[in-house]
Amino acid sequence: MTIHALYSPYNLGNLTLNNRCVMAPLTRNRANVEREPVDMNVTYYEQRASAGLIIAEATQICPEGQGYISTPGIYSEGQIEGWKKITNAVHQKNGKICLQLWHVGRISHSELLPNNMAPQAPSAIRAKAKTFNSKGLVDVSEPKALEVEEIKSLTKKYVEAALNAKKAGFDMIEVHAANGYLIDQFLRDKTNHRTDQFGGSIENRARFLLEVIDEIIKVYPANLIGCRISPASTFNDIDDSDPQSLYSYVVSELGKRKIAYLHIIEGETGGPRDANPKVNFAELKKLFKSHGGMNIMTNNGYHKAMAESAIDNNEADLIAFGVPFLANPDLVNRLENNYPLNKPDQKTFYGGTEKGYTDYPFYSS
Ligand code: 8OZ
Repeated sequence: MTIHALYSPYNLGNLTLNNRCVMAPLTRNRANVEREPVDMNVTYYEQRASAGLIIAEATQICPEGQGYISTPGIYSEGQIEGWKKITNAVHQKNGKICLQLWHVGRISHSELLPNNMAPQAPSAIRAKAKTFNSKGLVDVSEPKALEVEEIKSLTKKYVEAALNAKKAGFDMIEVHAANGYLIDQFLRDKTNHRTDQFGGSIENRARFLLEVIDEIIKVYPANLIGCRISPASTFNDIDDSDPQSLYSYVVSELGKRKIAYLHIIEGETGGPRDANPKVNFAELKKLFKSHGGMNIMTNNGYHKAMAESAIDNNEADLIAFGVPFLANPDLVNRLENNYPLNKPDQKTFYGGTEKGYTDYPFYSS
């Protein structure tokens, strides 16, 4: 019997992955009050080390980038030490792990931010969105528009975060440019009303993302950098009047920088895959590669048959699974061998204890 390519080794940059099943970044809100990873986080990632690549949960590059309670950061020594335990545990199990660098922008509440400051955003437009703070589910706060100097200093924070990720032992880094967070807020015209070099034209709106990429390439080589986008998603009150033109430019420029992969959320984040007919994903994938980009990683609602067929039909090089990995630490083994999957428990997704986190069983016959 031949082994399907989805379960066979794959070269990504200079890494050899054990398979093409990627664990998607999943926010789980289980860091400590210092926003450091803790021991149960080590167990959770170690259990999932048979993924071809783990993309660890979205992680703040600086305290100003925090948008939810108990999400981890990568800007303090304690956080670096916490992550080190995780990368070591995954490497011990012969896995590979990538860190997703995150700044939430306007999707935050002042309570979570230094000195109760207003959230940072390209423009002072409040999102119709919610977040979790110590009081539970609350409306996000009114943001303040960033000054040009502040944008430049945020780019430096991405570089520091990349350096810290390296210290912590991550094989790769991924830039979070999806789901209505800071970089996405710059990209799209519903949230970016600036009139300076960071707003207006598509080139100007993409400037922040591309400057971040150009700077972090000095820390990790391009072939160890990924970027996640969600061109059709309206999650977190985000939208654009002409997404195909916007993302054609974005993926072409990312391709020119020869980054390791473009991670695309197809359709509405965690929702319908055909949410926005204005976005032609096949065209975006083609543009990324024709400009020099290396690999396409796709995500959103993939199951075994869909994933195998996407690889067979050259629609993707890597498939990222979110909820299935959350509920099945040994997802690759289960997919490959047609074993049944554990049922995810939505109530324990965000925050809490080991329950619904490290207690999903491995398959046993
Ligand atoms: C769910 C809850 C909070 C954050 C994303 C980082 O959507 C997230 C996220 C998801 O990218």
